[in-house]
Amino acid sequence: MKKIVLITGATSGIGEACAYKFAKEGWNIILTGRNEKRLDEVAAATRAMGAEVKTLVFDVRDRQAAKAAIESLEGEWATPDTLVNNAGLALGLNKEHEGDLDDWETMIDTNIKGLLTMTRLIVPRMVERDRGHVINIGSIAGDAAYAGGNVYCATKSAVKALTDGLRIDLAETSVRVTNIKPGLVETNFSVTRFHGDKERADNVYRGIRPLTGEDIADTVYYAAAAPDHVQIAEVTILATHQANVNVICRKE
Ligand code: NDP
Ligand code: 8X3
Repeated sequence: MKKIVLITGATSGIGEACAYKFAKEGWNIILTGRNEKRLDEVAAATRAMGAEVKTLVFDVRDRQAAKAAIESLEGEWATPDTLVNNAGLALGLNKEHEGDLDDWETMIDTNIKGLLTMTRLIVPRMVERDRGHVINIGSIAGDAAYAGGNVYCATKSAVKALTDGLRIDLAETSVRVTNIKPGLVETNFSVTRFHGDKERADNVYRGIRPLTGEDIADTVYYAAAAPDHVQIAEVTILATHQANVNVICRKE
């Protein structure tokens, strides 16, 4: 029987690349996201690769919508083998004392509370079956702060703590828990961060060859496909010319 992965934020970037990678490797897929049209496009592309695909349209910040969506899954689909908690975003790069409170709330509600909601909905089913895998997309931003990163970095520090905590809480079960921590990945991430300012977004990747969503999807899949007794706890992935959040060697 084919394994099933549920991916949040599958309409773009790393989540979308994960959908194609898991489809290529013969998995069935539950794609979730807010943009129904994009979800349908990714679903069509992954079905063309041979996957059976379900789509669930909801915002991870909407607890009731998330609950209703997960409760609509039936049979083998109700308990995915792997949950990829990917949906997330950064908004702004303001100094902390000058930050936008609405942006802060959106990041905290999505990156922390949305991830927790999905974990709370899916993991009890994995525990009951004594099999499963939660892969959280954290970030090197969770390891150290950078100028203007403040609240986004805090949310990714929270992802690290929540991932480590979940791993401890599930150690008596066969459910595995992984934190994938990328550095610079060229996706829609920076366009979102700068509220649609593409020129400013492009500047983030100036003079360096960044990672791609596909690079991260390969690592996510590596963790998911490891033998059941192997738990990849944490992986940091950097572009070759990035040493940490604050050291990026740009070739002008
Ligand atoms: P993208 O902007 O390309 O993709 C983000 C995805 O998350 C989109 O599908 C987006 O959907 C979805 N999303 C955002 N908010 C919500 C929400 N409230 N409910 C449901 N879905 C939502 O960026 P990335 O692919 O780069 O980002 C994916 C993850 O990777 C994030 O958690 C990010 O923090 C993390 N990351 C990114 C890095 C990078 O440099 N790009 C590095 C390290 C980590 P929609 O289109 O509807 O907004
Ligand atoms: C995204 C990576 O360094 O731009 O989490 O914050 S960074």
